[in-house]
Amino acid sequence: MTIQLSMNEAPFVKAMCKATHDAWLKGWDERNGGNISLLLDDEVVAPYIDLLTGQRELQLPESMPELANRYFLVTGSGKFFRNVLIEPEANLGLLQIAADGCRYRILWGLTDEAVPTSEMSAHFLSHVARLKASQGRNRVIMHCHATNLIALSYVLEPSSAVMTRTLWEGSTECLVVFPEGVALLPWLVPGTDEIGQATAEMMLNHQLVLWPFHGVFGSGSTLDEAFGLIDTAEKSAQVMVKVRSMGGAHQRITRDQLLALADRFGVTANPEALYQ
Ligand code: 2HA
Ligand code: ZN
Repeated sequence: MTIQLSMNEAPFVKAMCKATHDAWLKGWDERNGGNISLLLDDEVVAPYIDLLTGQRELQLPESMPELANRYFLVTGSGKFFRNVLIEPEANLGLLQIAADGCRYRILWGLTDEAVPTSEMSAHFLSHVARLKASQGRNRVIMHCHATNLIALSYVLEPSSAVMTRTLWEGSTECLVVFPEGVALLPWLVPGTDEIGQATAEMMLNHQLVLWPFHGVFGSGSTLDEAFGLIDTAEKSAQVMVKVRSMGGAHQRITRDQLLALADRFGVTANPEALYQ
């Protein structure tokens, strides 16, 4: 008996459905807010190759020879996270970057002439950066409008060190989960190559990049890892929003305690945030 494969049942499509649905339930992805891209290894795609019949070929926003021939599963531009689970083929697309690194072909999904996320530049340039930074392990870039991280960007001094220290102090596990800290960009117009390049530059030594008054970019080796990273930072931001709403902290996690954490868990805490 031969087993009939279906794209909607492919583990990578199901994982994307779960991540987008969970993010929607978290309140991070109103309307068409947020986008996710997942790099797929050739052997993961191979069993489904006969189902990948799409021919539509489009230009990349800029040339990315480092990603030549690679496969990605991405959310679509203008698509709502809350609809991905209901109709994966209309809201997701599986694409392959061309051998010249200048174009890509939509092999499955993004029906009715839909196109990949408007933040394609930030996604693909960040993939290049994270592949380099993680020796090829990181394959997910996730963007969402995490509420409390956005809120904090209105009240904290606009500095990566201050944002990082605040989040480390907001929950004990944070320093262990993101010891390199978060990078806070200046406000830039979304969907542009400029914000894409600025994000990717920060992704070279951070797994989390905040866009003030907008949202966050997280990376990871799996969807669970990228989601968990954003979830951890957002939870800490929520605690800090509550603390400020209650009139401010009366005590805090001290620098010595942060150092003790780093020592116990064998991580190197970003010195700019530790000694600001
Ligand atoms: O896809 O989140 O930043 C909508 C956005 C743009
Ligand atoms: Zn956004």
